[in-house]
Amino acid sequence: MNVFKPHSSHWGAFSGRYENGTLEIKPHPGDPHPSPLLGNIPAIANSDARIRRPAIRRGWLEGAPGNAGKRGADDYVEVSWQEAVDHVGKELQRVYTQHGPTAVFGGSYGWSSAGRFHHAQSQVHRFLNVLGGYVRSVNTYSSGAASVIIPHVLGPYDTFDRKSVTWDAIERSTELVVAFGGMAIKNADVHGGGIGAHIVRQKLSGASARGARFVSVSPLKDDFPAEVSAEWQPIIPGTDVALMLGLAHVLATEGLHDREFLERYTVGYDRFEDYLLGRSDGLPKTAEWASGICGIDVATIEELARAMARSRTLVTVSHSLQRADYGEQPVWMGIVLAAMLGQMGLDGGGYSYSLGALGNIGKRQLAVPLPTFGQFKNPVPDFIPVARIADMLLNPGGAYHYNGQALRYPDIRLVYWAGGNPFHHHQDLNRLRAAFKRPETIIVHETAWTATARHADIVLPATTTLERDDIGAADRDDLMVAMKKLIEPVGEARDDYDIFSEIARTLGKFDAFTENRTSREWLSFLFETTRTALDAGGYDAPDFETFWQRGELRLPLRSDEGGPATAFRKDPSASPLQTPSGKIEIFSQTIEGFGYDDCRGHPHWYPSRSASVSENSDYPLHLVCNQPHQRLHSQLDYGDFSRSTKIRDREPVRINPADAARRGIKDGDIIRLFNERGSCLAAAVLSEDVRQGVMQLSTGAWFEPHDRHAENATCIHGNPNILTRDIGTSKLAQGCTGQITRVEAERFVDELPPVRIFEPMVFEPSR
Ligand SMILES: Nc1nc2c(c(=O)[nH]1)N[C@H]1C(S)=C(S)[C@@H](COP(=O)(O)OP(=O)(O)OC[C@H]3O[C@@H](n4cnc5c(=O)[nH]c(N)nc54)[C@H](O)[C@@H]3O)O[C@H]1N2
Ligand SMILES: Nc1nc2c(c(=O)[nH]1)N[C@H]1C(S)=C(S)[C@@H](COP(=O)(O)OP(=O)(O)OC[C@H]3O[C@@H](n4cnc5c(=O)[nH]c(N)nc54)[C@H](O)[C@@H]3O)O[C@H]1N2
Ligand SMILES: [Mo]
Repeated sequence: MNVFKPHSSHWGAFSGRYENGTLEIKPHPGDPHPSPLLGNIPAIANSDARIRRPAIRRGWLEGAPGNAGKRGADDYVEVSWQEAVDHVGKELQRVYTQHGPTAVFGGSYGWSSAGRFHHAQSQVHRFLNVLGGYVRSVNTYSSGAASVIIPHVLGPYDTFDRKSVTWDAIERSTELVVAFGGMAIKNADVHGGGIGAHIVRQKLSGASARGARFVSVSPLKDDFPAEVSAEWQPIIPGTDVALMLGLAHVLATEGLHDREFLERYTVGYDRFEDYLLGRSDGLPKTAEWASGICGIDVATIEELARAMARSRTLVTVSHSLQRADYGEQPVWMGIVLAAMLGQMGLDGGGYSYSLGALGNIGKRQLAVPLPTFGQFKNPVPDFIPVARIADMLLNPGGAYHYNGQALRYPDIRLVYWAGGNPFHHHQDLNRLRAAFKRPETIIVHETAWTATARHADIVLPATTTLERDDIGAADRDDLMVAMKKLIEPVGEARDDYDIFSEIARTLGKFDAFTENRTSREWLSFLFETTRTALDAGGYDAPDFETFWQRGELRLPLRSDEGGPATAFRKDPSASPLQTPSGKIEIFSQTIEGFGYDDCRGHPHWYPSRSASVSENSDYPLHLVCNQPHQRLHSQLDYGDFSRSTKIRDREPVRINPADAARRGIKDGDIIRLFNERGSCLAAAVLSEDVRQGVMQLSTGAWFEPHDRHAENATCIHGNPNILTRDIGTSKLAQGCTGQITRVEAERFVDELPPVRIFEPMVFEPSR
């Protein structure tokens, strides 16, 4: 009988056993709240959605290079690995020789899978660097705006903003948490690289039992876990900055702001106050003013502001708020609000960006470095902000602004993707389809026939983590897992590392790419980084073979005292922030100097561009396109747990009963959501947990066009990115704005087209 072997995923450690064609999964015994996403894993072993052999788009084979017009609507021919590797090698050679590395886009954004070595993004970047470099992407879809604004006003991203407040401190000391964007517990199921223990529920319950008060500001009631009785403030999407200004106005006019803190630790409060009180623009940002915009009543705003001033208060701002028009503003304004309360650096008080959005944020930090696969240096200076991919492909040479720089888009001939799904993560998929017709060649490594694979020219089948050995470990989590291979590769799938090694061989770069190490040799080589540090710190430091035998290793954590905010509070001149002033920048001369109209020297309220009445009167409903509770992004949408949540094979969309009644929509009806960009089908779920005027359709249903030849395709499965707008947050960060869009909805009365996206791919007979 097979034994259960240790393994890991972005949503938790587990062990697995494969027997008689079935994969059995058990959560790690040390995990108090294992994620239901584990239920998606067994399908990996035999799903029809897996890619089993290399395949090439017929039009590309017949007309290479170019012949891009049919991308997304063409058939595929299965080929041997030999043939596929030859094609990829020759095409890379051609493009690098004729156009150089600035014609290759290896942005390759995406989460891929847990595992420190077989990390697809690191693999593809290293491979392209060995060939001479590539145009890269910067920042993330997660925090595109925050990661640019925070360094200007608070210092390096993921330092002060996320390492100053721990769950332990919240459990110990916090009296009031005001969570803008809530703290949806589903999101804490996940952390990039893995989670040894899901602790967020426990920590929130612990604080709640001690008497802490939670206020969840969100259009959805269930953005806070039910076991913690949070007060729900159902805000109109996209209006948090107005609410924050209203709160700040109460603080300032009632003298509840901490003037000493503002004086000692911040710059520019006066300039901001002129705006807040209306001295600079004639418009005081009173509670009444805020209430008229955000839909939360005046008395609530006033009471909340006073409570914030009198309690040990933590202000949190979710990622979702900044994945929207002018997304820089709520992040910055949240910092200003917390600065006015003067509690940054006090135990459990102050500001925490995106606490709860990932399972390990708020845990203590590791005391040792993790194994990391080197990517070499990329000599190409060209880059794009990650969410500008369609702009880049559609406008080679086009000018744009980013963080104080005037830039131009490169002319991309070849796109190489491994470990991400742009047809999941990008906005306005009809526009992305048009953009994907531009390059001469698109190469994708995928585990499954996602829409991205179906828009590629050369599709190479990659293994999943289950099919290979790796080391599982993540930021701020003490469990390191010996991820052992559980099943044989599905079909002819190969590890990304082996695929790149073989292509590198045809280009004479095998030694450079592999450094002559096998995968197993890499694992023990990479482990050595952590082992050396463990040894130096006097911790348990087994050699690789012993670790592998044991199956896991507990890593030491740092204490939670003395985070960056504590040190800064203690002595701002000895521990200044890494901002131009060394202080919190309520006014930023740098940003003001960029001269942008959509992100100025201090936080401003800007009404969302998609909310302007003239443009959108036909689309009265806000659509919240948030993260799915039943999977990670698009990953394993074919898994049992994800599929169990579909209704008549469609993604569920939640709608308030009053909005549904007005449209004659009943629970379980298939409805069509549409706006000026596109449309999709989804299954209506009537729910009072959704604010009136708001619908919620999570991301991640695999895009399936009704007619793959149509320019303006309808997604019959329920992917919200067919509806979202592809426009940057502002000239500062150019982040993704996919979280919220505007739509109308109606019952779908035509014959329902079947969802076929998980069925076996049908191939052209091979030549
Ligand atoms: N409208 C809207 N859009 C959004 C968001 C939103 O809130 N609203 N959120 C955004 C956010 S925050 C994010 S992070 C992005 C996520 O976007 P992505 O990270 O691109 O989404 P995933 O579905 O995780 O894509 C990972 C892909 O890698 C593949 N993969 C897994 N393991 C391997 C491997 O070992 N090798 C290879 N070659 N492939 C592998 C999987 O099959 C999957 O297709 O989406 C963004 N898009
Ligand atoms: N289960 C699961 N967990 C995940 C992921 C996943 O795919 N599945 N993805 C992970 C990733 S990559 C990331 S980046 C994080 C994302 O973390 P977040 O961006 O915080 O997560 P979302 O679920 O997109 O949004 C959280 C909530 O914000 C609310 N919201 C939306 N717009 C507004 C607004 O204008 N104002 C207010 N106040 N609230 C608003 C929505 O109701 C939504 O449910 O989640 C991570 N966790
Ligand atoms: Mo993300």
